[in-house]
Order: sequence, then C-alpha cells, then structure tokens
Amino acid sequence: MTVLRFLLGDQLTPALSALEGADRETDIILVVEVADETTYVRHHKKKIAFVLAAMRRFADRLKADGWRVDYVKLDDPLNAGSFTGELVRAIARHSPDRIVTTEAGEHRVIAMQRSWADATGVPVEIREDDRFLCSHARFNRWAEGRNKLLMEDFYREMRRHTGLLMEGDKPAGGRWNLDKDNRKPARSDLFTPQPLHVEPDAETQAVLELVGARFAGHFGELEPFWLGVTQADAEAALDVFMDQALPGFGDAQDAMLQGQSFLFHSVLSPYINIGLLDPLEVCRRAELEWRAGRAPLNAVEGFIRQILGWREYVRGIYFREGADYVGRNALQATRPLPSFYWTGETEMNCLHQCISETRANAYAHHIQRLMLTGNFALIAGIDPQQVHVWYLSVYADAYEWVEAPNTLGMSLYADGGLLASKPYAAGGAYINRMSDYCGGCRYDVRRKTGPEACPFNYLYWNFIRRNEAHIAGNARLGFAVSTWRKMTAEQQADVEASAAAFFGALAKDADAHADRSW
Ligand code: FAD
Ligand code: DLZ
Ligand code: SF4
Repeated sequence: MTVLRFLLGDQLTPALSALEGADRETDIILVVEVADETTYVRHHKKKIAFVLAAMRRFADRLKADGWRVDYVKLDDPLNAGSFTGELVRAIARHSPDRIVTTEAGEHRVIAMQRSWADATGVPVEIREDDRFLCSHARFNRWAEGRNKLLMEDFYREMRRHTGLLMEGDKPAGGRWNLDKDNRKPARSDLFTPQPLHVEPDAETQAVLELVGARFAGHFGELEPFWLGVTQADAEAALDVFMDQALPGFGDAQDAMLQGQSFLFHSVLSPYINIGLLDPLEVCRRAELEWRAGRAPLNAVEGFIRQILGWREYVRGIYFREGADYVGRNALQATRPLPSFYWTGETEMNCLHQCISETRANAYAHHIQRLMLTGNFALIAGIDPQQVHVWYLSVYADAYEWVEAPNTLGMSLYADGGLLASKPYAAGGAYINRMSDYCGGCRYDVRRKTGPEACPFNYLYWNFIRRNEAHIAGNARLGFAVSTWRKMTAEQQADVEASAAAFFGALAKDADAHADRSW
C-alpha cells in the first residue's frame, strides 16, 4: 500500500497533518516547484527565492530523516507547471493507492485539492491544517450567533483556551489588553536591533541564480538575500528577537522611523507562515521571557495578541467568509493602483520610504502596511482588488488567508466593517506624530490644502465626504463627518479642488502605465 503525501510550499513542518501515520518504507512525499505558484501573482523575487530555497532544504531534511521524497524542480524540462499537472505525473511514477494532503491556505488551491480525486481516479484525503491554534470548528462555534465578530472577544477566548498569560481564569497582570501602554511615537535616536541575517549557502545561491534569471521582471530586489531558509535558521531568528527586540516591542509597536525598516518587530511572519516556526511555541517562548523577568508584560502581551489573537482571527474570518471575500468592495472604490506602489517613485516621503523598503526586503512592519500604503489606498479610493494583488505579491509572508482579511477587511473596509470597527483612515498629522518622515518631505504636513499641502490631509477629508453615508453612524469615526459638515463652504471647496487636482495627476499616471504589467 503506497500513500502519496503531497506537501505544499507553505507546509514545511515535520509534524504536518498530512504526514501523520506515514510509513517511511512505503509512502512517498511529493514536493513540487511549479510555475503557476510562482506567478499566480507576480511575487517579489525575494519571496520566490525564500519559498523555493526553504522547500529544497526541507526536502533534504526529510530525506536525511529517512523519508522517500519525490522533489520536482522548477527547471525540470518535464515540469507540468501546476499542482494538478505534477500530481498526475507523480501518480504515473508511483501508482499510489491513495493521496493524503493538508488543506491549503487559499481557496484557489483548496478548489484544486477537491478536484484531485475526480481528476486522477485516486482517493484523496484532505486533512485539516492543525498548525493553527483555532480549528475551523472552534472559530465557527465562537462566531455563531454573534452580531459582531470582535477580535478582542476572540482573543480572550483563545487566552483561556491555550492558558497563555493566564493566572487561573484571570489574565496575568489583571488586564487582558495592555495596548494603552504601547503606541508611543519613535525617537529618531532610538537604538533598534536588527533581525537575524543569514548568509546564503550554496543551495540558496543556486535558487538565487534561478530566480534572478527566470523572474528578472518581477517586483523587488533579490539581493542581498538575508532570510533564513531552514528550521534552525528560523529558531536562531526567534532567539535574536527574544533577546534583543521583544522588551521594546510594545513601546515602539506603532512607531515608524526613516531608514529603520524593522524597529522592534520580530520579522518572524515569513517563518511562521511557511511552517518553520510553530505559533504556539513562539507565544510560549515570549511568555517565558516575561515570567523570567526579561521582558515587560506590555511587550509580551502585545506580541502574543498579534499571533494568538489577530493571526488566528483573520484566518477564521477568511475561511468563514468563503472564496467571495476577496471580491468585496463595500466602499465601491475603483481608482487604479498608482504606479508608484511598484516603483516607489513618489514625492510623498512616507510612501517612498515604505515602498523602497518593501522593494528591498519584501517586508514592511504592520503600521507601515496599515497606515501608509493601506491608509493611502483607502482614502484615495483605490480598487481593493488591485491593492489585494499588490499586498499578496510584495511581502515574503503573504498568503491569501492572512493577507486578504488584513487588506480588504482591516485596511480598506471593503468588507463593510465585518473585521474592522472603523475605517483606518488618517491624515498627515497621525503620520507626523508616529514617524520622522515629514521633516524630509517636499509636502508640508501642516498645510491642509493647495499644491504644497500634504496629500493625506485633503484626501482624508475627501474620503470622509465621499463616504459620509457609511461613516456617519460609525461610533469611532462619526465625529469626522460632523467636523466635515461644520467646515465652511470655502474650506470644503478647497479640499475638493486639491483632491481633484491630485486625482487628475493619478489618472494621467494610470493612462501612462495602462499597458504596463508589473
Ligand atoms: P510583528 O509585529 O513582530 O508581530 C508578531 C507576529 O504577529 C507576526 O509575525 C505575525 O505572525 C503576527 N501578526 C501581527 N499582526 C498580524 C495581523 N494583523 N494579522 C495576522 N498576523 C499578525 N501578515 C502576514 O503574515 N502576511 C500578510 O500577507 C500580511 N498582509 C498584511 C496586509 C495589510 C494591509 C496589513 C495591514 C497587515 C498585513 N499583515 C500580514 C499583518 C502584519 O502586518 C504582519 O503580520 C507583520 O507586519 C509581520 O511582521 P513581523 O513578523 O515583524 O510582525
Ligand atoms: C508562494 C509559493 C511559490 C512562490 N512557489 C511555490 C511552489 O513552487 N511550490 C509550492 O508547493 N508552493 C509554492 N508557493 C506556496 C503556495 O503558493 C501555497 O502553498 C499556496 O498558495 C497555498 O497557500
Ligand atoms: Fe507623508 Fe504628508 Fe508627511 Fe509627506 S508630509 S511624509 S506625504 S504624511
């Protein structure tokens, strides 16, 4: 009896459900590099290199552990280019009695998995991905009957469920959420640690050559390539974060500084999402740092909330809402994505910095994603589909189950407020308070309208005006509608004229790049 166990590129975990009960003597583990996955969006070069190098190293490790691994490389001349095509070829090679796989993190791929039994005539078992702390059933039980799916309620339930940061049935330290102690602006003299940089070895170097040659036209800079690609690398990156950055994580969580891409963030999402780090172990390790007195509770609670709360919550929403979630557009935003999202060439210094760092690292930290590129797309009314494709392409940690709810729900309010309690819209004053970008910008953050004014200022009010009907009743943003209504007709006309001029320039940009595929 031969079982073919098909592992996907973000399932690089020895304890993966598809491997449970496997027999090293008789079973075959199939891992395939395929063109479709490298191009279903035009991923950042670093992301492709990261995934392929990690897949190769994981396969080597499985072989060293005595497994029979069938690994297909991207440049194999017979490579069929798709998961289904490669499965069909593997069935011809191994004649398995059945196929076992772990549910993919994307509706697109789950649809393929569900088609495999009919397409091949071989029985297929799709197992739940139990690397997450909240199963589909648990999330649905929690969500059932609630009229508002609040992350904070979910998070408390998950604290109780896992026992993380709990003293009996009470939260450690007496409060569930210490966010009020966080959100401090950054000082520009702030010392910030660096995430672990790993020198590419010969095998990673071979992947870099392949990616450099084959995906030269894709977004982003391939080198220097510094991400780790093995479980040992990921664990070393975790150690570095725990030792050097976790204590400052809370205070600097919402801060942004020019030239400081990482601040006190962990840069662990690429490793966790691909399966090289276990989210529960990461949370337990952070809790240990607090219990040992090496990190303060506001930092540790804030960090654990991101993984135990937000990460599990957005996944729950993605699966509960189904495949049509990514098509939502509650605010009916239709403007094309400006070309500067791909080139970084804009005079808005904050966006220029964030997008340039994204090009270099395939990384930006949360507040840059939410309050710079996300906020701009929201207030400028950019088509959520195009924004979604951008986020899915450019970050090394991007998989649809986590990217789509963050982009369409948290950032763009395209799901009509299912996920976010208010649109995360902000003017220049917020960016100025939380960063040092404005000092080096050609625009004046204090000016509200006119060609010298910070575009975030008038675009914010233009957004409020355009979406009055949606926002007026919102408990957290309704005040902005009242403020807009209290402005004089002249002030309102200035806002509208500045926004119209800005949108006119964006339209010209769109025309100039209409035939360009990024
Ligand atoms: P840290 O700040 O160190 O946080 C620790 C961990 O918490 C992260 O590694 C991550 O696993 C988890 N986490 C934090 N915030 C979130 C969140 N909102 N949702 C889910 N997990 C979270 N995260 C992705 O992993 N992939 C994406 O494709 C992605 N797209 C995003 C798109 C937008 C528009 C926004 C606003 C956020 C997105 N995020 C995404 C969430 C978040 O920005 C990243 O997880 C985080 O920046 C990763 O960097 P880090 O590891 O340094 O995180
Ligand atoms: C992201 C990615 C890339 C770039 N390449 C591959 C690949 O060649 N083979 C593979 O198995 N997986 C790859 N992946 C990850 C998949 O896209 C991911 O597993 C699915 O989108 C499901 O989340
Ligand atoms: Fe960004 Fe406006 Fe500040 Fe310039 S002035 S950096 S555009 S917020």
